[in-house]
Amino acid sequence: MRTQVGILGAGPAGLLLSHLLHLEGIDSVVLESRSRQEIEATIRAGVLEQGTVDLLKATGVGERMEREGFLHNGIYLRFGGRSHRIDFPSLTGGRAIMVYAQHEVIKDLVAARVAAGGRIVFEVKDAAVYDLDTREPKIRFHHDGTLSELACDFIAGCDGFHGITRPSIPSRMRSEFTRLYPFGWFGILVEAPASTDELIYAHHERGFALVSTRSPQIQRLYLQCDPNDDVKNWPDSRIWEELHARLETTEGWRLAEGRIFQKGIIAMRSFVVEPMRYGRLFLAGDAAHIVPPTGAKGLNLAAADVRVLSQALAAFYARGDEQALKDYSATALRRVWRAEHFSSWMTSMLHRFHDETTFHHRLQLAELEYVVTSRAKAVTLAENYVGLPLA
Ligand code: RFL
Ligand code: PHB
Repeated sequence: MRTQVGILGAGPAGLLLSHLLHLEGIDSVVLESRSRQEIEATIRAGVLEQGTVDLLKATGVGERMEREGFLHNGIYLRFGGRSHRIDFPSLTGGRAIMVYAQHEVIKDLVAARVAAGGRIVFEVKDAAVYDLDTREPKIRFHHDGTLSELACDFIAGCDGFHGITRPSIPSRMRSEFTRLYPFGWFGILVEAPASTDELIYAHHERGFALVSTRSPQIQRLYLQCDPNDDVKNWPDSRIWEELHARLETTEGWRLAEGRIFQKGIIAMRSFVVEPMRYGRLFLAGDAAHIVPPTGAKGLNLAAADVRVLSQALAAFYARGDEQALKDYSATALRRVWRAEHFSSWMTSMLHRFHDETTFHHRLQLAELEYVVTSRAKAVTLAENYVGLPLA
């Protein structure tokens, strides 16, 4: 097999890259280790930045999102038993976010690729990349019991944090920056009516909690927990008790309970690899960087990476111009580090750290108070949350 761009991973990064390249007349093949059913059912992100929404719309894959997604013009920060609204449009010159689940974006992108005759190979095994520092990099993999080779001009490593492309870069050619947080998120999906019109980020002595949504009938909630805890230790009654305690207000707000049909624990880390390129291998999305989910940035960074990469590849194929490919890593990393800072800031401000002193706790409250009373600080939160304009 031969293609112009071999893409490893059919997450948001890989699928969107394949779609954007197709619009530029560039051929690609996507290799994915899981099945189509699996990738279309994995529950992950929910918040799309304005720039991601605009990109999906402009490239013809935003139709269902516009119909079924929920436009949110703000979020609530809740602390000290009170809610404070951050209004996005008035703080950012009219920008907002869309709540639309990541697996719905995946479904839309797979459908668009399939309709356009795009090649996606699901359930590949033992994928490995070769000859990265030559002009003919290759991917070898097993599929249906046979070993295949995909010869490419370029390889895009879109295989997520646990993929094989990043470790294929010789270790002396990359620097990695990591922070692990001493807590995780316990996430649930609930069949219940919405308790709020916009997301609630709650700071509480017992730990952080987040109220998000998927539809008027399905709600998505998270609570800070021990990252090594076991879902088995959390019967429904304990989850509700904790959520009620952390989300309680003095304003009579009520959290609607319902049937919990999905539970999971997520670790929290910040991670960046530099550079995001080695020879003809380009990394994009979680393969190159991870943010804690408090800033809702992961999927959006993946989309921003592949937008820059697709344009750089388009310049190469149209004019033989390699400059944008040379600049890819530095261009992408500017946005990545901004999002790393924002995500780390939101995480530090809103979570309980087990080694924190009461002094530290008071500083968190002072900062939250400042965010909800100072326009400058509110703009800082809002413009990062809705996403800074794409480079
Ligand atoms: P993905 O989605 O992990 O996709 C990588 C794909 O590569 C495949 N793969 C391989 N394929 C072939 N061979 C191999 N050796 C392979 N190894 C891996 C995998 O099967 C997979 O299909 O990476 P990508 O495309 O970079 O996308 C990144 C996003 O998925 C991620 O950043 C977000 O989900 C993060 N995130 C959020 N981001 C947001 O922008 N807004 C949010 O509200 C938000 N909330 C979240 C989140 C992540 C969460 N979890 C579970 C970590 C909430 C949660 C709970
Ligand atoms: C979600 O709806 O899954 C979600 C929303 C906001 C976040 C993280 C996750 O910050």
